[in-house]
Amino acid sequence: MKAYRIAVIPGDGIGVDTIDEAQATLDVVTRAHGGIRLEFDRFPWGCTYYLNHHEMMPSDGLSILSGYESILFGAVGYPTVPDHVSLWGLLLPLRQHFDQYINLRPVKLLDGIPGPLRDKGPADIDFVCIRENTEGEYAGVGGRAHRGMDSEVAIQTSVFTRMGVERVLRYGFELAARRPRRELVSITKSNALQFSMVFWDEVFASLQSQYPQVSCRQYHVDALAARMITAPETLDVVVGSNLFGDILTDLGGALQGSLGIPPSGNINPERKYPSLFEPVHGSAPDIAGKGIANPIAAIWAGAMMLDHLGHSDAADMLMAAVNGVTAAGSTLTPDLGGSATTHQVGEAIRHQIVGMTR
Ligand code: GGG
Repeated sequence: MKAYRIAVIPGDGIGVDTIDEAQATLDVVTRAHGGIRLEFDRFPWGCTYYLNHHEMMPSDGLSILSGYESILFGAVGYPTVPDHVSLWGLLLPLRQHFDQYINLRPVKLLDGIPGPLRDKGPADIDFVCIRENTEGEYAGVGGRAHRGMDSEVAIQTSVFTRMGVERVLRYGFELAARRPRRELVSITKSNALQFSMVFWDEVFASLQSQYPQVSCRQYHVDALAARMITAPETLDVVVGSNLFGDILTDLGGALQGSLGIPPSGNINPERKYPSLFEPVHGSAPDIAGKGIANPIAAIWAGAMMLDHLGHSDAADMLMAAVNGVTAAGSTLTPDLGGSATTHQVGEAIRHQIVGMTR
């Protein structure tokens, strides 16, 4: 029996509703598997915590989390706290401090979900996006001066280091090399961004000779956004900067039928630090606490965590259960046209898992 300590940060809004279902489902799948024990500790950090403590997490929060194997995260942001304060008070410091430089986001249409594209089904929408996760446009470098004056200035600087660009692109090559199609697309915008993205393209070109088995293409981010709609079946592994990856994976969520479906893994590949698994979606304050948020993204994030911990068999069992529920189509939340609650979808997935072990 392998035991892991998992830190759970439900965070804000529907993060709380959906992480409860993810945790309950992980309990059931690990019991069914028989060889894994997850020990969860919950941390009530986020915007409510901020209102009482004037910080999103305690000052020793990072050192507390460093003792855990992985982090299961819900969502961050609520109208009571400015969005840049909440994001920079919790999620972005975790990604940077724990050097989670890979943000892995599968874009896959699940069985039975009617995607928004005419004539495109699960066989056409099945690729992985790798988003650089510690620098680029979200490096947090910049400043404001002359506040309130006509001369006021705001500067937000993108930071692209050779180490940062090379390691995320290399991860893309390695992942593409392990997949049957062995195709890698790099997202650029080097016609307009003549410093950062020309550098990105140069590093991409410099790595290609080391991976002759991987076929490479690059697209400007605007062209790739269009291609995701017109020809998603031509995409296998896609790698891009922090901002490009953030934007395109929301589009990816739409391709999957709902932003309530895609998960993401914020990964430190060297395993020097804990990795963090979360739904791509945010806190959705408009539906928070109503019990109707789709729990699939959070549950899928749990499957990514099991995979990262080395238990792909348990992750596969969990995803087979999710696919079983979406294929049946009778227990879906309102974002997918159903009328089931968050808890009912979680229960249906857990029921599938139990059914597999009978
Ligand atoms: N569960 C993801 C979440 O809370 N997202 C809020 C958000 O705005 N994230 C920005 C980002 O992923 O960089």
